[in-house]
Amino acid sequence: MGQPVERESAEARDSALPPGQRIQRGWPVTHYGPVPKFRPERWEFRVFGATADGEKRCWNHAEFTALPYTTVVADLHCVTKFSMLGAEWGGILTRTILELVPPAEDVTHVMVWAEYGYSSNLRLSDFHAERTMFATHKDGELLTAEHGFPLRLVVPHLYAWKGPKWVRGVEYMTADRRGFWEERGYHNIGDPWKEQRYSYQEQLGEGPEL
Ligand SMILES: Nc1nc2c(c(=O)[nH]1)N[C@H]1C(S)=C(S)[C@@H](COP(=O)(O)O)O[C@H]1N2
Ligand SMILES: [Mo]
Repeated sequence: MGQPVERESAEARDSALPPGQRIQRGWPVTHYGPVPKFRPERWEFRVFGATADGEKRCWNHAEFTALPYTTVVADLHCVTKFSMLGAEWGGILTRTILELVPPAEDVTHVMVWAEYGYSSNLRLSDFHAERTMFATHKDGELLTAEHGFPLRLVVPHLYAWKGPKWVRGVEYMTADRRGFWEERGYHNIGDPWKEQRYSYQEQLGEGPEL
């Protein structure tokens, strides 16, 4: 891990913190279940579901990590109320995947799938957002196993459970469906600026029926 990022002032820090969140020093590890072992020969990244041409697309690890590399600065907000500010993530923009494998016209949502069946659903607009990326690096270094190596999704404008670690694929969907935490009491959309933490807060139309 590198040095903690220097902040200019307390004001700058506060203004970047969504309601109810506090700053965490360092980078804690938060997830459900065990850390999967990376087996490069068995790893593949799959795009499936409602693709424009009806075909699935698969990349092996070498192919996927050869896709155009970009960096994005983004914060991580855990719904348990800690935030990590100012991380520089490196990896492949989701927009690149959407260009390489266009979704069918009626796709409205995606499910991002990870090892052991962890999943999270996103509106296509959240998945398509400018800074949403499949990250391989943080602050110039490869992700560690516990932080999601070889690949994790980063969705800067949503709570961090919306970004699966150990990602293995994306399913294009023509209707919304809840992912792992969204089925277990967490908000279907998960916007930290609106404090959309729990599913009981959902307004009509914000999620499929529970
Ligand atoms: N596969 C998987 N990804 C996951 C989770 C998980 O349980 N499984 N937890 C999420 C939650 S709740 C958070 S806060 C972040 C934490 O990322 P970190 O451990 O790198 O800080 O990972 C997210 N991605
Ligand atoms: Mo979290």
